[in-house]
Amino acid sequence: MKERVLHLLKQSCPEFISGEIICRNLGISRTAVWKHIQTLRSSGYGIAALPHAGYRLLSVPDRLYPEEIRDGLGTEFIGRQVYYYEHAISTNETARELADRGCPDGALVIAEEQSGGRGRLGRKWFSPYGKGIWCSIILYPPVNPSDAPPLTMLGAVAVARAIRKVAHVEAGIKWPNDVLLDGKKICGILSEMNAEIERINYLVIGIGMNVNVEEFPEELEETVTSLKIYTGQPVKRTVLLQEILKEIEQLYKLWLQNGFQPVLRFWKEMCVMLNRMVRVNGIKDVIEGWAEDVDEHGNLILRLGDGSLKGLVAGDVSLQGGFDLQAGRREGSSL
Ligand code: BT5
Repeated sequence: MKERVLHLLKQSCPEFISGEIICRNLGISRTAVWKHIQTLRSSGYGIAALPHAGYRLLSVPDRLYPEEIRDGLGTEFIGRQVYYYEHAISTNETARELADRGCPDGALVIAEEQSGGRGRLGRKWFSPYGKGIWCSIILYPPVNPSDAPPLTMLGAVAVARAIRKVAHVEAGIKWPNDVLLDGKKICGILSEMNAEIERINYLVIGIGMNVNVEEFPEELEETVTSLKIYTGQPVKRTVLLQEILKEIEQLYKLWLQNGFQPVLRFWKEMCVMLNRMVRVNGIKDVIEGWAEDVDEHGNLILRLGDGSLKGLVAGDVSLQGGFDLQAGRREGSSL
């Protein structure tokens, strides 16, 4: 009901709407309307109240409230159910707990801050209060577990497309899970799966995006950025998140219907590291080579110095800087 009161306030904004019209529209008493107005105010909404005019929405707080995310979202199932937290240890962790209890397909877990946000291999993810999009989406894809790994890449495509659309900047993708602006990391994606041999129980796509972060810990300063630092402008997080959710739904449906190839095509168009010399820090070793391709399973295909091809499932890629493509190719083949 609070959400519906808010919706009416937004519809009539910048005009006043009388308490009586709200009562009639929603079939509730004046006291009930007043209580909802008070609740909205305590959540940070600025609402003017005048005896003969009614109520007027003055300001909306910079929070990722479920009612803000759902307002005008237009997706079929992604983000229709939102679990909102001021604070979470890790939204991926919370998402797994919710999925274990059977939450709806496409449910979104979002937190204003995370104290134990994590990346791959348990690395720490910096997630300050109110400055980013720290969220996880729960999916129940009807596919074999072996077909699921490309979903991380699908997440990266969705984020990069949303950034381009909302902030009009050229976000690029680096294998396997980073979104970059000008070579600096702005977003990381962590997908986790709970599965049996032939069946996925659920899958969680965790997205960490630096939207309005202004300062980073010293050890990250050189290699990361945020949309605000890059563009000089704050970006409305709800608008960006809605766009990400829409993109994820579209790409997810495309993937289920047509397989990974169409999504992979988008991924390659935005990838900033194909046809370059790269160094990959794997779990066991470091490999250098020419980033020749990414296959339909999401493996990075490197051409090594002896001309052979090697497929990599995971690793951290750094670009070997300062090359033009031809020079890179020559150097690559002489490794
Ligand atoms: C990732 O891991 O890039 C995946 C990050 C996923 C975070 C989201 S937030 C919501 C959800 N809930 C979670 O608990 N996690 C997900 P990886 O490729 O392993 O990169 C981790 C490395 O990125 C760290 O070791 C740092 O070097 C760097 N890093 C940490 N915080 C960062 C930040 N805010 N922005 C850019 N880089 C960061």
